[in-house]
Amino acid sequence: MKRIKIGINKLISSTRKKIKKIKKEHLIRQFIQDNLLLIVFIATVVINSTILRFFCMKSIENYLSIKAIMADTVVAMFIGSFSFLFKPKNRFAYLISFNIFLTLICIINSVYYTFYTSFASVSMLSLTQYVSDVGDAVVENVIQLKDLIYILGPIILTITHFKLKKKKYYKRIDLKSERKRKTVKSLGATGILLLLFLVTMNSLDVSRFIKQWNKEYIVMRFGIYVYQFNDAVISIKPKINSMFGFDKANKEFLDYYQNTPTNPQTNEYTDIFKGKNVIVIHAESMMTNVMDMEFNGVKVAPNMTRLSEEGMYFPNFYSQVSVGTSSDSELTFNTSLLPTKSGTAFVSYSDRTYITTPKYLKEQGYYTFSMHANNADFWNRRNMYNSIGYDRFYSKVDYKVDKENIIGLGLSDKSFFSQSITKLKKINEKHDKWYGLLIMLSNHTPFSSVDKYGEFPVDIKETVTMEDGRVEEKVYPYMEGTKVGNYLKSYHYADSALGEFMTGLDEAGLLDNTVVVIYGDHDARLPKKDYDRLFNYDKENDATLDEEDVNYKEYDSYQYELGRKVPFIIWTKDMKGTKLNMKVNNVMGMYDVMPTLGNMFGFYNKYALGHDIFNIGSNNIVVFPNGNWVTNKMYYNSQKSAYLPLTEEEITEEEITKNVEYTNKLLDVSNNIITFDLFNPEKNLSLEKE
Ligand code: GP9
Ligand code: MN
Repeated sequence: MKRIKIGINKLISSTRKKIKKIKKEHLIRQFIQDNLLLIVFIATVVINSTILRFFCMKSIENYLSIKAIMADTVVAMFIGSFSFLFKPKNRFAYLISFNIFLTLICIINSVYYTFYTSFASVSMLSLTQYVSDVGDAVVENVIQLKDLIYILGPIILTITHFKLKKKKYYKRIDLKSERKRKTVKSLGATGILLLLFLVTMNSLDVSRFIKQWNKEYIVMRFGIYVYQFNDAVISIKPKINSMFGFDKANKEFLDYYQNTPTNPQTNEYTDIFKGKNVIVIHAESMMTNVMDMEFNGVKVAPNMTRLSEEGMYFPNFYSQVSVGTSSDSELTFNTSLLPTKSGTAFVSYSDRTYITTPKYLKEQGYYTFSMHANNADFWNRRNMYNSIGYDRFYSKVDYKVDKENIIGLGLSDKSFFSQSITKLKKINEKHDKWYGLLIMLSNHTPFSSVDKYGEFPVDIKETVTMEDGRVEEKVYPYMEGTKVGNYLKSYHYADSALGEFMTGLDEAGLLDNTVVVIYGDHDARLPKKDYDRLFNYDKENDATLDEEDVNYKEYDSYQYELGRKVPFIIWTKDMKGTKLNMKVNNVMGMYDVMPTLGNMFGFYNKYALGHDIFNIGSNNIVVFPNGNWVTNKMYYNSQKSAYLPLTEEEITEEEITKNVEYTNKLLDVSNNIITFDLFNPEKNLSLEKE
């Protein structure tokens, strides 16, 4: 009897459990059915952000970062919660609008990342007019299928909507009070998740979130949406900041210069070029690592190589550009300041006071000018050049631009140079001493005017003697038909234009009393993987060597960063074979140019952030706008807080900390100088009079 009782009890309890389970399942199913649109909305928003991280940040802990997924979910739930305030039939319109908006954020960042290896900034909006000029270049070079995958999000949401419509989902009566209750409940759930997220944050997360300079880190920890929102706030802030934070910025500025030795130091190069004319060549997208590479016995850039061998050459030179690319190089070259943290100096801060090389030379009686056969408004040069102190800007309107003379963005370098010689002759006749910047243009991404670059095969041709004595020519395609291959052809063209220019200058007698300074303005901005084939070609299989192969030359993110070196050459006609004809191997940055040239031309800028390379020597450090830095000993990646040793020398924690602090200080001081106009004596009364 007892046994039967126990049996019945068991049966009852198991049936109860089953009913409970069914009820639970039913409730869950019911919940999903009731909120399907919102659930799909949240899922697509979170998945899109995860896909973006997957494409940009490769490592699993980055793209499957729990923190980022939580943050994305909080954003999606927060937005989604308010959908309950709408009548059911209007909810889709609300959700799809936000879904499309958030999808666009993903697409823009996906494209932008491929191009700049960084995430997009709202402060770039003021640059869109320039971007549209290079728009074709961007589209052709960068938009890939992977950038469009995000569209699946809104598509799935729309399909869900139509399915629900068919099931008469929207016909259900939904009382106002019920809608409010649902909104509050949903916001409550969002709040709990937000709280959980905040608990996981550490002090580094908070500090980086506030500063926003380490974009990769923020996207990894906070997801793309929070990043973009924070970026929007931070981009607007400078406008407001420059009205309010002056005292703090000025204090940091004064502290920095009080603790930094600012006395001119002489060395054996002091005044060596005083009074000589100067031609500065802004060599668009020329990189160091492929400059003397040979294809079928012909160098990529034979003229650049020759000039580097005849002059003073700095093979470990880096440009320090941010989103302002060409314009940032011009800024740093002429001011020894670094690019601004948001926006660009040329576009957002062209009305500030700058201490510049042209201004110093003007004090010595020089006539100063810039020549660039592009639209004068590009990078806002027309305005910014007044602040840099050029007497004259020879822009597109001063050149004859024919259809047949156009390559890529505008007038071909060959035509630009030959027309410039005529102008230089006139300038030379009229002025005693002059300083001119000539900005090249043809070697600009996307390097697609291949038919105009002239013959430069980037394949491998080999003659093979067969067993029967016949001689056969074998051709391996190597870089033909690749983006890097096209870049090399374009580089070769630009180099040959430069060669013709040098010959033309010499024939016109313009090299006799002139110092030629050449800098590459930034790297070619081609994706990392494209270089893999260049350095790891397996000709037998016409493929890229496997990473396991003994001959595989690692081209990881460090190699990529180090590979962004650009050539820097100081050359005069009579330098070859003298003691000035030398290679300076210490790392050097664009911000070291002004102090180095200043010493040679007889001026000194105590506010320069860089150093005379002949004084600082092997102790130099090159600071990059993203917080990375490089010394002779190591390359430091601030995003990853990791480094690559470049020598066998021991590296200490202290020196890393010291350099990280120095980098942050320099970026802050430079940014303060520009945003708060600290070089303007009318605004900054504490500025020491020279
Ligand atoms: C445009 C040229 C190129 O005038 O200087 O600018 P970039 O796209 O290299 O910044
Ligand atoms: Mn450029």
